Amino acid sequence: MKSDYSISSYSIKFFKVHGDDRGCLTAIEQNRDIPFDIKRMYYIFNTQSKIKRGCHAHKTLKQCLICVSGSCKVLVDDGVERQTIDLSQPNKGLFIEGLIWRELYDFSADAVVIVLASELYEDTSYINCYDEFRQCFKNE
Ligand code: T46
Repeated sequence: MKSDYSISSYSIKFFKVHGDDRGCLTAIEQNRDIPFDIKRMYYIFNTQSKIKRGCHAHKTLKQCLICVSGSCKVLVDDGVERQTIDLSQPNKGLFIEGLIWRELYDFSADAVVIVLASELYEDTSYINCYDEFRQCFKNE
């Protein structure tokens, strides 16, 4: 299966935790811990447990999702397979690059998800329709 768009992939990375008797600290640096320039950061919080967020794909955007408090689940779909990723550790990053459908759900009441993104916000970068997402893989 080939796509018109960039390589689609997702992966997990655990960031280093500096812990001592005061608590813990994790540092994240662009082009060291994150393989892209970070142009944008946003965070998701106060999401009800029954709510789904995301439910779209991007053509070329690179993102890293970190649930720094609480927990949530992320369904990732690369057009071939679907996988569910649990985010519940503040040093666990889910990298999503290219044409990946994603859905965030099962948020705990205290969930805070920080997202580091390679591009500024652009609403035209969104594919909001699952059928349109699937169509992107039809052109070989
Ligand atoms: C993604 C998942 C994980 C902005 O003004 N700037 C921004 O950078 C973003 C991300 C959103 N917005 C506005 C647009 C909407 O009016 O915030 C509102 C909610 O955004 P959205 O419905 O896109 O939020 P989610 O949680 O469904 O999706 C977001 C990201 O948009 C998306 O790229 O991968 O989080």
